[in-house]
Amino acid sequence: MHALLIIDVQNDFCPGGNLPVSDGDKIIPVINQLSPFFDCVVQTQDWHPLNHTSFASNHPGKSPYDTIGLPYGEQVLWPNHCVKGSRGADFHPELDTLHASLIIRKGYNPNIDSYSAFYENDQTTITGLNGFLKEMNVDTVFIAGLATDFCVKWSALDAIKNGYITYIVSDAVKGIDIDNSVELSVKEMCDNGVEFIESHDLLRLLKK
Ligand code: VGL
Ligand code: ZN
Repeated sequence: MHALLIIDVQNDFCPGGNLPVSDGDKIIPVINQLSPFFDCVVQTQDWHPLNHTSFASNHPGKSPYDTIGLPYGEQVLWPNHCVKGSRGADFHPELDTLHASLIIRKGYNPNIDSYSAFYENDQTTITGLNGFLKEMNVDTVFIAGLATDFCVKWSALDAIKNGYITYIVSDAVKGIDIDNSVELSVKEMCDNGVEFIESHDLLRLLKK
């Protein structure tokens, strides 16, 4: 069984949002073409309380994109984004959400950020996604969404750790790109066994 994981296609990560990925919305038509062909579609939703530790505004003297040390490791500080219940946290209105059977919210613990769809950034606290996919007999995951260098990358690396054949749909992801982080992330994913496929090749396979 194959699953499509749609990571964080939310207003705040699209142009006009609080942590916009440039051209973040351009991937939406690509994702919308793919999702009807999957029996298992999962969406994730970044979902932070206002006092979240990843927000620079909660660390006096710090600015967005500074880094700090937290008990679980280094943390990039972000502008306030995806505050739970806010319009910025909503899925982008153009995203077709009809086919999703599960929506995983992540990042709601004020003290831990959560990039990956599988584990919070302490690499220990689970979201429940692995259990769901295993029970659904999913062996292969295709990942789309935002952002290539953060939530997409962490999700892909954890998918590999959990034993899934893992593909990134290369024209269905976009990155934030801090200090060449997109290129470095692509390399790190390749080095760890993540495969890349273009949506038109994937569609051809799915339509067979
Ligand atoms: C993300 C930074 C902070 C992402 C989420 O979805 O990639 N990036 N929170
Ligand atoms: Zn976040």
